Amino acid sequence: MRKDLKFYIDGQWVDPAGGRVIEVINPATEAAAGVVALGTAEDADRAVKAARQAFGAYSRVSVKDRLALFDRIIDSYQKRMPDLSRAMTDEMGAPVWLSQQMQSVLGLVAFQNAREILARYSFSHLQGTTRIIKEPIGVCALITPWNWPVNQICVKVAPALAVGCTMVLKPSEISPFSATIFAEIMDEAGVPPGVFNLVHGDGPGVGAAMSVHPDVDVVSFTGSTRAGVEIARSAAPTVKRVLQELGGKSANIILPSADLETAVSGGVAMMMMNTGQNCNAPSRMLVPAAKMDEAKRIAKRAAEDQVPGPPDSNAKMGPVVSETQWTKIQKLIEIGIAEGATLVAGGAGRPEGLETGYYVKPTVFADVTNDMAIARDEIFGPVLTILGYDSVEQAIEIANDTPYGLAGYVQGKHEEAEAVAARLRAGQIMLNGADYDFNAPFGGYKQSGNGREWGEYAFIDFLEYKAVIGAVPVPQA
Ligand code: TXE
Repeated sequence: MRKDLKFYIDGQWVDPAGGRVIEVINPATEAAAGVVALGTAEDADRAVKAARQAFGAYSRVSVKDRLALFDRIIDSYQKRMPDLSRAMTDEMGAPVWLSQQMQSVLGLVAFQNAREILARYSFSHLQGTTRIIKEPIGVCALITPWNWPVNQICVKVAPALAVGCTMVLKPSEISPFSATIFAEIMDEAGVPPGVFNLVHGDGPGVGAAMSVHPDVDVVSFTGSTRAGVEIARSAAPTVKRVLQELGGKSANIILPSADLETAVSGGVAMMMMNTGQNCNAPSRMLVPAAKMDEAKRIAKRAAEDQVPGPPDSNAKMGPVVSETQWTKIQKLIEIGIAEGATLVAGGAGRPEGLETGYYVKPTVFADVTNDMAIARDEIFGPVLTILGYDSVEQAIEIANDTPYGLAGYVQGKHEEAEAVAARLRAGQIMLNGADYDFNAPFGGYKQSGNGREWGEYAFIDFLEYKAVIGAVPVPQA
């Protein structure tokens, strides 16, 4: 049993101010994987003070020295990848293959990309006689969720650290172990004391205290829309910047010109990846109404291919993260049935032979209309909805008819797909199963949030712009 009872503040492993602890549940066994200490506003304040204290000196560290620091972080990160993967499998149920090949790798990619960008980044330029300087914003509060635990930490820490900010991380209380290992990596790499701090805790205890703190300059948050709104509200009186990466209900438009077999089966597999716990999941598949029956047949087969099983097996899918999430998903599946959608695969209840663990049957609903709850709410589990459309114009309308705007997917002849992409109100559109581009901006339109992660776009959110007018004297005539 792991016991993560210390916080990392000012370069030291310290005891929390209070004595609250909670169990971390392994979702595959429903047994405790360990315990974690829950911090308080006092711990948050101590960490923010350390970050503030460290900011002046760290913001002036040369790019050359910051690059050397990144090299050391990348080095110790690589050494600890097996530990990070194991921790993520135990705390959030990711299959071992997924935690090894993706969950831990993406964090490394975030640091490697940030290093490359930093090496060529320009922090100042002239515009006529005005010098425009990009300066680190200051102390960052980073609040992260449990679905891609280390990746979500790294996509915030790497750009913040690259531009010269200091920070306090509050990871999800559901997946804290990988975050502790990440703090050990930062310590081993020799990140100067106070530059990176870790306080474990829950939203009301630590997250809220960081959001209201007058000495925090920016809150970067990934999680639910509910928490995002609360954070923005808490941050408003001190006018701090709030970056939000929230939920999604992304459309996957399959155009008449697409190869239906490839598009539908690919869409199902993508939906089920990480047990459907992805903010950019292609959860609304739009197919030409005339092809609905064929799409159902393909989707049923593809869903049945996604057999869930214990994370240490070769199963494609593990359990969902918690009993709370399991119950939420079950309720939505039952609502879908009651709303009159056609259940094509899966359904409520645990899959056969998996009575222990928060396993969900890979589920597909067809004949869904966009006003149904299963088409509107983010289910955040392995549940796909298929909707029919009569014209491409209507497909675009349905795709955009959602309060969310994080991602979109289009399958079909290239020129047609790109024309449709131009009409979608979402931050990232993937055409024809293209590979991820980790230098492309990632973030939401509408209620999916604001700000962008990944690539040089992530730097912008952690910078202030200063204009020094008259920096170059106007030449005398
Ligand atoms: O998220 P929470 P939950 C969505 C998904 C999921 C739902 C609920 O739909 O079903 O959210 O998940 C911290 N002030 N996503 O309840 O509560 C919390 O401690 C400050 C989408 O687990 O938002 C944790 O660190 N912080 C998403 C983080 O917020 C607060 C990923 C996320 O937890 C807080 C996860 C508060 N008032 C869930 N309340 C994505 N965009 O990828 C909570 N937290």
